[in-house]
Amino acid sequence: MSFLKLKKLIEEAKQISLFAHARPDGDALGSQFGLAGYLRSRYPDKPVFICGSDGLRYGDFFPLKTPVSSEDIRASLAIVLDTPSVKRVEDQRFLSASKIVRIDHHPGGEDFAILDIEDVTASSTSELVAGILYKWDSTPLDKEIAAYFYFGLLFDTLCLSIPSVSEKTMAIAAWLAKSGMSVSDVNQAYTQVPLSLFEAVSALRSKLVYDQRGLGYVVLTNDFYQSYGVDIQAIKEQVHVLGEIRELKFWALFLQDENNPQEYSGSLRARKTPIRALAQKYGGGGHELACGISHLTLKRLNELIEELALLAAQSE
Ligand SMILES: [Mn+2]
Repeated sequence: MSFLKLKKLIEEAKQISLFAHARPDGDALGSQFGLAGYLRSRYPDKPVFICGSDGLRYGDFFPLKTPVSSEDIRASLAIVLDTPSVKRVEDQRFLSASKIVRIDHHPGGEDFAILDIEDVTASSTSELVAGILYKWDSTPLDKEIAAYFYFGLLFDTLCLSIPSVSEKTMAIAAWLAKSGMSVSDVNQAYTQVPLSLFEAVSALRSKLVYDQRGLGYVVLTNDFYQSYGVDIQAIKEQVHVLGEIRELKFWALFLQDENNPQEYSGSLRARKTPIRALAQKYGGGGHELACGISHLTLKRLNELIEELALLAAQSE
């Protein structure tokens, strides 16, 4: 029912603005550009705006965004993608939009939209949005549009390798492939990294601290990003390389804050045992097996590491 309500809101809107979380990742951008492409092709007379920063760390896969005026946002239906809370939305002007809709796969979303489509079983917001479009009309998408959704789906599932991947994910992926897009081109766009990042990740691997209880983590400081000339966000997204270690139940990457060196942010990952509650205890959140935490002092960081190690000792 909510899918039909969404369609009605889109059809009634004069124009539409798409929002996502700060430092938009592959899923935020994939769902934004995929949905924008779809809306522009189906409703050519309705202006569609894409708000927030660019995805420069994914090479040239995503086009640069065009600045959006506050006036245009006010006159828009705002669709907030991949974002559970008001403060996480990158462009806060979404609050001025005439109507707000949220489509997301994060658990525990705040109640700020007139229509909230939250499905925590979806592997990615890209899967969720593509699934809605499929329900509206199962004709294959244009291949450029399908490629954006597929990139987002690959990004949040680490190339279909994590527990959130379901039969439904594969069915959506198959439908996206029907567009005629090159699956290998998108896979490669997702997996390729610039040489500087490759070298930084090699160094990151060598900094692993291994705890025999089943925990592995790396702490990186500001001099690290500077010496490799890499973007902190790009490094953060490489936390998954630690998950390649069979012995680990939990793994984490802690990064010193560039502007506030007293603080660290952490990316936590779990093989099977949920860690969201633990992340929340430290002021973070996210998914059950993948969480983020900001503003950790070194003292809190060490307390968190010890709690993770204890949890690892008790977990499968
Ligand atoms: Mn996502």
